[in-house]
Amino acid sequence: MDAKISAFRESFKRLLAEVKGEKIAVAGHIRPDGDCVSSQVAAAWLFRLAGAEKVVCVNSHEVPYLYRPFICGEAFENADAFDVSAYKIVTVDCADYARAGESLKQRKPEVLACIDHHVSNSPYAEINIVDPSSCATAALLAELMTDSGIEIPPEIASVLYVGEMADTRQLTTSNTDFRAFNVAARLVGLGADPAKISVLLYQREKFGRMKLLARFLQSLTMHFSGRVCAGVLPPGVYAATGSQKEDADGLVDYARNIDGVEIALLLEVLDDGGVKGSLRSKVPEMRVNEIAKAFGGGGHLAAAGFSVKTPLDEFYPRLLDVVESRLKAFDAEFSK
Ligand SMILES: [Mn+2]
Repeated sequence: MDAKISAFRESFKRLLAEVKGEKIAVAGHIRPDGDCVSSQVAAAWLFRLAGAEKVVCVNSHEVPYLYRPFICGEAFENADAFDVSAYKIVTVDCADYARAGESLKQRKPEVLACIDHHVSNSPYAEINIVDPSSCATAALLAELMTDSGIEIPPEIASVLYVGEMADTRQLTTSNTDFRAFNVAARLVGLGADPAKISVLLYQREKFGRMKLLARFLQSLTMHFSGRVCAGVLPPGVYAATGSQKEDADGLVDYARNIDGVEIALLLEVLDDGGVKGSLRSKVPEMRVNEIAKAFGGGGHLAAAGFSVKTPLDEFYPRLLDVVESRLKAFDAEFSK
């Protein structure tokens, strides 16, 4: 067991004691991804096991199509509409509480616990179980449960495995280490079926998403001698391609996968004229989270995001300036 996990043992024990007899809302982040949904489902199961009176999962956006086979019958409520007044909040995979939704934060400012692995997390809950060295919140949850001697049934082991696979792109991201493989192996030992899960996750592409991908690829532009590749999703692109917002997840990877590209950008022009940006790099040393930070965003070293209200044509040159200084800083630090 990782030494880090034993450091959380007391907090985890306290959390399980605190949920007993309570109504708990497990909140995930906006535009939930696989790690978020899986962590919510597993945490809901765990809190019920620990004696919570009632548990619901709340999100500002719907569970993506890909992850619906893994929700184990959990009811996911809309975080902006659900009456949380009688509930205590536990967030999972949320670097800050606002990520769970502004309206939830306003209506219920107190957070009982936060379980997360984002490097940008600054503690905002009563009980903070935050481990940036963990590859996924789902992996962290799996370790916490195992460390406490909780028996994870095959259904929940599969859910946790899905979360870990989603966040590590099938155990290939820069934060995939021995510990990550160890957790995955244990989850397989507990009944997660890699082949079956892989078909459900990676062989169910929707036609609309493929059309959206085609549009994104068509828009790709190279900058800084091919070191940076950026693509744009214009307003109305989802309707035009028969896709949905959630289908944009992962598109930026195609830009990053190009030979020679060190930083990839997906810029989505929102209906209100603002821009939502996703950043990826091949190596964590590129620290794209610093680019995101310059625009009020954040995230991981090799995967980050931001949102700005500025129109794209006005924003684009400023973005390229920041990207260029990051490239220069990277070159200075690692002089090629
Ligand atoms: Mn995550």
